[in-house]
Amino acid sequence: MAEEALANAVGSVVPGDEAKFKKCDQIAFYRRQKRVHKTQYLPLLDTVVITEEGAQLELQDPVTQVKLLLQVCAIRDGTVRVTINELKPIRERYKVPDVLIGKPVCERLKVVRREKDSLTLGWGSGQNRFRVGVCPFVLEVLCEEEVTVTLNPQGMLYFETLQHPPKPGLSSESNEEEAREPMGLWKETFKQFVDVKANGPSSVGLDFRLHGFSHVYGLPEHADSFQLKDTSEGEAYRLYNLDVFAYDIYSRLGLYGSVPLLLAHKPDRSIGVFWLNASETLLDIRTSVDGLLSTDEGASGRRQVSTHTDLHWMSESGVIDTFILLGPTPSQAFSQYAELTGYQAMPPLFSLGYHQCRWTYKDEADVKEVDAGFDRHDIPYDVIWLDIGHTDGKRYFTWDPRLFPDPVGLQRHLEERDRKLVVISDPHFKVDPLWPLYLEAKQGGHFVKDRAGGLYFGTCWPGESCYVDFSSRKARSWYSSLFTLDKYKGSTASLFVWNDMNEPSVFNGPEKTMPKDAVHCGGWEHRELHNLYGFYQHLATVEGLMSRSGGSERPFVLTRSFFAGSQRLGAVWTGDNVATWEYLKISIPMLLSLSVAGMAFCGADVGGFFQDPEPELLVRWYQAGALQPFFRGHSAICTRRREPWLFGDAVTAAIRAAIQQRYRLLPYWYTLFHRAHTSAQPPLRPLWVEFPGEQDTFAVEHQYMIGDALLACPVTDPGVTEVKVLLPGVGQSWYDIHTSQVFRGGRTLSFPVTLDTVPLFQRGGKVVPRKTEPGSCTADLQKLPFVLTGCAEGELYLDDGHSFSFQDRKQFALRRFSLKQGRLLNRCAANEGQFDSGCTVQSVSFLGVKKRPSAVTVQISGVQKDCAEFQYQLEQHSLTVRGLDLDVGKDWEIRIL
Ligand code: NBV
Repeated sequence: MAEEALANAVGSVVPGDEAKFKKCDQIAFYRRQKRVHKTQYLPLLDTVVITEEGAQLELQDPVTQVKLLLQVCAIRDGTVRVTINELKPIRERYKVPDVLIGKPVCERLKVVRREKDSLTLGWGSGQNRFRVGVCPFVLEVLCEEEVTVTLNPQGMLYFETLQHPPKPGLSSESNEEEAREPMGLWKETFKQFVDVKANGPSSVGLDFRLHGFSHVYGLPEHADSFQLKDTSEGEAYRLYNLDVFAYDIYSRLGLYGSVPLLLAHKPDRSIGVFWLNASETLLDIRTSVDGLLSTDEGASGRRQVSTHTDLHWMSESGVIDTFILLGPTPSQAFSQYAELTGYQAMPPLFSLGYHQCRWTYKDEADVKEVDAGFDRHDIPYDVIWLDIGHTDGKRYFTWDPRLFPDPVGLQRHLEERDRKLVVISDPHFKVDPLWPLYLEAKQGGHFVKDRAGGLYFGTCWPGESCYVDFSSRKARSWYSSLFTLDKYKGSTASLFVWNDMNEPSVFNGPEKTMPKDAVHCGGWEHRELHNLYGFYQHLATVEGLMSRSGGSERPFVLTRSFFAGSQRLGAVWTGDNVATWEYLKISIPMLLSLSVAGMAFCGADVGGFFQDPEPELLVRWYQAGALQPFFRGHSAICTRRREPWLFGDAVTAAIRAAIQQRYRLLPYWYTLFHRAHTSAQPPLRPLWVEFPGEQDTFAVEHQYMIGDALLACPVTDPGVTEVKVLLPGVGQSWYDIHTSQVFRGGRTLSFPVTLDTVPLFQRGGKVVPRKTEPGSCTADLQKLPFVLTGCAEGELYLDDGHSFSFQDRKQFALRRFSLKQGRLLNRCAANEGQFDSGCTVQSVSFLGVKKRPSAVTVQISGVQKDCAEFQYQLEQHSLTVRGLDLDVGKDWEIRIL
């Protein structure tokens, strides 16, 4: 299909065409689980066995006599794991592989109390416990004597045990019955699609009560509010990776990726519930008030009521494997999750710069012209992207010979200015017996099969296509090998990759994806691992780029589809949004949900992918995107060109200012990514992460913290001259980063804005490292000096920005700045590591200095140097010390006398 025809196809797609997708009541396993109000499993306490790994006991359904095996274990850092499987399944059930980074280390459990109808197990210092109650079966998790989470409080444990297919004629699901109440046990129909279930019904479900919690978050990806809503009215949250073009907003339909992690927060505790299941999953949420605890008004001025949130997780198949992260701080909950599924990959520095993308840059001349445009307009940028149009007939790993005859020359051209190229690589392969890669994959058995054992064919951009079976290690390693420089003709080391359409998207498939009865390696049906497909392509691509450099260079791969654990591979974005104010607004809660669920390197298409943004919207979107982790402008083929300089000088200037500010702040972003990589703290944070005790912050979703030092409130409405900003923290100072004007926290501020400004505040007590100039790209920026702003605490992480030598050879530096009694110290903050950036700190702007100093001196290694030149502004209480020229990697101090 020609590019033009594609453009028309996209143009004619009805945005939010949700009729293609199922509603909950069109999902058979959901109907089956909802029909049952209570199950009656009984724990058989005399079957308890305690091992090094934890404890196990049998559960029995008194009616059917079916037995399940319950296993509990306490993982060392404050996480508990509960798994439930059939005691003796007739076949193995799918257990999600490759997502957990290792075998969790468990604590030894001991019996604390054994009674007729309960068993209490403790571990470690004995502060946390499990209590198994018999009648009815509940499993309580207690923290410091308090029940924090109860499993099965409403008796919704549901487990469809595997059966042999009914003999023909003896169907348990006769046509008549099916017509009356279609349960879809062995077959399920949606529109013209018939899903044949080789293993019959295999659905699982469980309910949880989170005691004292009424605020829950996470569970990406949905285009919905950050705070998850009570689902008693309307649809359950769906986790099923789908390609939903121009998705509807405020919807619980599953989008491109799934992270089955929910976080709950109350003033004194944050916890998480991670439901490790890769099949289609639904979550019902109910928040209830138990009663009034006391009629006194608490410190918050609110009545003290006790609440709880009930969760009901339901999955189409697999086993129950769930982890409860006990926090108690938000930051502990983040690291507990990262200990299970991995930490954010440390991105190469260039990938934190600005990315320029379009579907599609026409040809080499077009790319060079856009590249030159950035320099002509003095706008920094790092990467230009090529969409599907760069390929020869949508065969990935090839180049259109007419439009891109010299891809190596193009990359060399970009490299002269230290810029990179990203190309798209989708998971479908054109069925073309003359294309060697198609033949290789076919002969190697690397494609997904259909239920009859033949190749599975679906339609995508190239027309009839086969899909690589990325769940197979062998297929992954074949795919990875395609990225080596000799195999991937026209590629160089400055080419990076973008995985799109990997839900996977299949134009002629049910819900535009792969049928659940397609078959993967090991004979597993697609239904078992649907939500993992994109994760696996991402993994194979990352491994490809890793081996391309012999493991020395950090890869950069953006993926549209993802699962828990994808954070350790790279970046994600929120797919096909629309150029309207509503989509700009929803991008913030969407990115917050991703961030708290571990996917720290996330962004939304700046400007809106589909349709044309008005100039004001484009400016506001650049300003927001510049303050978010992954920063890429992108637009669909049917939209008008929108490079930043096409809308007149005022718009260009505003966009330039936003991008330049991003570049100046990159040392801070890079340091935050080092923190995400080493301690799982997301760069983009909801306010409650930093102010966990302040209830006013719990529902805030259009402002956020960048690290612990900056508070951003992007403008997401047209024509505004003033923005309401909640500044948390009674007694906390906040400084407008443009004027250094100070504001007190603990109130909502009306903050005036112009088209050029966005509310961005620096928190008192924090130091933010910046660069003096934005440079033209990150490589340029690496050489420039630093400025430090604020006091009293901050850090700076430095390394070469691209290789793994920070890991393999400890070539990095972590510096800590701290101000104590008028002395700003620059000290090493890590026990190991060595790196000389060759950069200096040129100036320091201290905020909140109450009086003019008599002098400012500098000491290097204990030796006093000359007095430094300074400027004091009484009104702002700011002191700027200039002309310092101090090596950022050495110990020194500045004394304010
Ligand atoms: O490859 C074309 C687009 C891409 O530009 C976009 O970013 C992806 O989300 N792709 C989807 C396929 C076409 C969408 C209509």
